[in-house]
Amino acid sequence: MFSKVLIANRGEIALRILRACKELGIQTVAVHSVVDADAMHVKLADESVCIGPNPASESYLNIPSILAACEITGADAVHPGYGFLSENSRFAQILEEHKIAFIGPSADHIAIMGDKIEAKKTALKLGIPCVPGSKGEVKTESEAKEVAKEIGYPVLVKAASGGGGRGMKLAKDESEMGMALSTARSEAKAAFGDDAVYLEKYLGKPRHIEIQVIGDGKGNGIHLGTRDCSLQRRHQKVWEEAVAFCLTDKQASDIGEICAKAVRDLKYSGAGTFEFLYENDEFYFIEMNTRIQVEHPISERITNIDIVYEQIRVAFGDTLAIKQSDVSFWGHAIEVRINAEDPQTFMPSPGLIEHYHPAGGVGVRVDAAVYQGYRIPPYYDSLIGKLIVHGKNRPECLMRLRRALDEFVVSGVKTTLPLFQRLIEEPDIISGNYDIHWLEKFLAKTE
Ligand code: MV4
Repeated sequence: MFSKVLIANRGEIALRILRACKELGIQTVAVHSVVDADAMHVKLADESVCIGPNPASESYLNIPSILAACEITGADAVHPGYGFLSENSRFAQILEEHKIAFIGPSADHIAIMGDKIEAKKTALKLGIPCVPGSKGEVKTESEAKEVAKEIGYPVLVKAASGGGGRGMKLAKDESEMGMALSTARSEAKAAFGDDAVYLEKYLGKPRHIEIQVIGDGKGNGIHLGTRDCSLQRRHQKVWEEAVAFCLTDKQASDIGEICAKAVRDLKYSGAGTFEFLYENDEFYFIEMNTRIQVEHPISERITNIDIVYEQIRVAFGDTLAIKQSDVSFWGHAIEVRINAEDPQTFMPSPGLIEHYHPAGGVGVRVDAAVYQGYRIPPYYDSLIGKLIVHGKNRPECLMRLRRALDEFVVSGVKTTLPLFQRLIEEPDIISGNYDIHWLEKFLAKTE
């Protein structure tokens, strides 16, 4: 096994990775910016290295500095967590060249899935159902109009280098195509330095369903079931559930098996997520994430599989020890993201945490990286913790979430906890009647 893992991240995910390493007897190295010197991930690691000034571009995204930290400490592997360098194929490549293991997929797999056109072509070849659209890049306006006529309006223009909602433009009819195409193109050029775009039929009220997978790079691969991540605002998920309760067991296992087979065929290594839109009983692949995700704990709860442990094992070169027939699903899990933000406007609310009392008890897991007296810096994203609840079915899970929210105290800064206390009383949430637009409509109503 690895002897020392450097964790190129901060916050709750750095702690999550540290805990997995400690259980495996692996030494840990925390890296941090100046302001993070007293952060929890630094306190809990065996060693720590300051890698630069506060802006992420100069610290958590600073590849030369992180490489130097590996060299100084003798780390033999790097876990990137999510965000930051986690889906940077160049970083994975550079580590490989330095004989340091990247705890994640190959640089090639990261690059393929980072290019949404390549990702979609790959998905189609693997037999994964996709949204009807252009066969790859569209170059000219007349070509775009031709394709759009075939697939039918409304049509979305998407950036090849996009993802997470950036660089998307809607054309409701042909008269809007020229404008949608040119604005999508120029926004993509400005944001990613790449103006390649493609077209897809626009789905009006889908749910966002994703499949968690793990592969070992040797042709073994499994899925850990479905998640419904439809409750989001501006492409930031706020509440996630496993399993996706709108599906029958057969629908879930069929799409899960399609994804697991894709992992085997690709010889994909590490954890990943296939993202789908789901509408009128059909699945449409949109993207694949090649990293551990924020919401991975709900899949861990329903399967009893430690995803970070498996990531580390397969990155070392071990064969996946879990077969699909070993994976069973128990009950229901919900995660809510506790952000230091105003619960109505989502304006960041950094500052001193005066009181901190996490929820506990049966069926409750809290992944957080804060403590009473901790000062949340203004430089990074505002996620301060995640409340994960588990129960034998969705009603029990909701009951437990209501109880856990009652217990949870964070004061001194604004948090999204009051939003969840409102949501848990909403009939549509209780009945599970929501799509990707539900939360934004709810927030608009109560402005
Ligand atoms: C779509 C779509 C409707 N139709 N594609 C947004 C982020 C990116 N991952 C894909 N996104 C969407 N693609 C087609 N053909 C609607 C969205 C979308 C969305 C998707 C998932 C979760 C939240 C969303 C919020 C707005 C739009």
